[in-house]
Amino acid sequence: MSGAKIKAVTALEILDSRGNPTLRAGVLLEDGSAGWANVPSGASTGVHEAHELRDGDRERYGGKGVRQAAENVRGPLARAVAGLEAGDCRRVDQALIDADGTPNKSRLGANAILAVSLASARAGAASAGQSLWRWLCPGSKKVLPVPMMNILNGGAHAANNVDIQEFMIIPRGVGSFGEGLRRCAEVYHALGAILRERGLGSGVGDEGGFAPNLGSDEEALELLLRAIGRAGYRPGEEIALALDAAVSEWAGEDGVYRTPKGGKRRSREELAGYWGEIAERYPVVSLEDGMAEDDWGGWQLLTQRLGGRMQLVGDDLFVTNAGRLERGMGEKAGNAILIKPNQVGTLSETLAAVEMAQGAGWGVVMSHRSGETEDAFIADLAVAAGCGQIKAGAPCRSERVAKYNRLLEIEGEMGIS
Ligand code: 2PG
Ligand code: MG
Repeated sequence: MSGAKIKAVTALEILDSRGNPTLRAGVLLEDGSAGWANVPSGASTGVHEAHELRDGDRERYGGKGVRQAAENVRGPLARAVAGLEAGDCRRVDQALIDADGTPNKSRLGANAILAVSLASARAGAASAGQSLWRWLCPGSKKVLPVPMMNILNGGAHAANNVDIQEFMIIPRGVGSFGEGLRRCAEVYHALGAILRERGLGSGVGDEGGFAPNLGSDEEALELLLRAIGRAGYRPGEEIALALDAAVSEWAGEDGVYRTPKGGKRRSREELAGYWGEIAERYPVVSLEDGMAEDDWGGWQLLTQRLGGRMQLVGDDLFVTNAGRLERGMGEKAGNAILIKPNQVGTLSETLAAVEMAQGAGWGVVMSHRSGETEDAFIADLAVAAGCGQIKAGAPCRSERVAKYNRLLEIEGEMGIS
């Protein structure tokens, strides 16, 4: 490969959608091309995620500043990639990994490393004069993903009494991405109207979904079915449901789960039984983190019971890490992986997890974080890697809509290619 070399790397401490600091990196190439990237940040983070470096200085942003991470970009990381070809993502990423030298990127920060990794890829695409989605993953089949839209928020993403973190809708049998987006937006508005009519809160949570207080989590599912009907669609056939329970947040001692808000206690067997009941009663086709991140036995049980009839997505379980995914495949824990580049810290490692999942016929869902920015890199990446599914929140709030709007653009570009 011969391409333009990296000349300079910059960093900026910016804000994410929760008003917390995060990083932007810029990469300038010798041919004058440039790329930038912002990194997102989670709330329900898995313990096995790569390390997000924060300053811890209580005088600034309650300790959440990323000035040190920015310095790491400008210093050791910039030195590590100087003179490398931006188009050679693997080499760039390996140089970043080596410069850090720790297994979980705790020395220089996965946020610092990812910002440079993604910005460098963007610069490489710019230098090649190509759209990012077309340039990334050469040789792979480009596929527009089906959106999984989180239209009702609970758990760690909302200050309401709902335990399940994300209630999502999935358009089915649509002819285009734009058509699916329209359906989902219509259902979202129908849900808002129903909540207002019932005097329930129509304020939104971190990912733009409504965040009302409800009598139970099942009531949220009932509301979604109603909203789908109100928008003129058949639940299950035209719009299906998906959940992210984020159950790592429910894990207590001795394998007993306790819902964080409702305080319901369940053994892993009871929890598996509960998800079985939900799947019986509602058209839920995908369940993410139905067991906690280290409950491999619970995941196996869930997969034995429900793996044949629905997608079981590991988020905190796999943390976009090919090593953990390999273990999951060996132990038959789950049948799909959530992909969040900042869980692992480089583009190349992200793609390694995607490729491993695809090679085994597992489902792949590209994902945003609950703390996001206007950067829509994951939209391009989802298409480039042919993930097939994306979750990027509600069709509301610009940091969420940026991803969907980018996919509309890509759909347009595909039409004229
Ligand atoms: C999740 C994500 C994104 P967070 O659990 O899947 O929806 O949330 O970024 O808070 O980990
Ligand atoms: Mg999740």
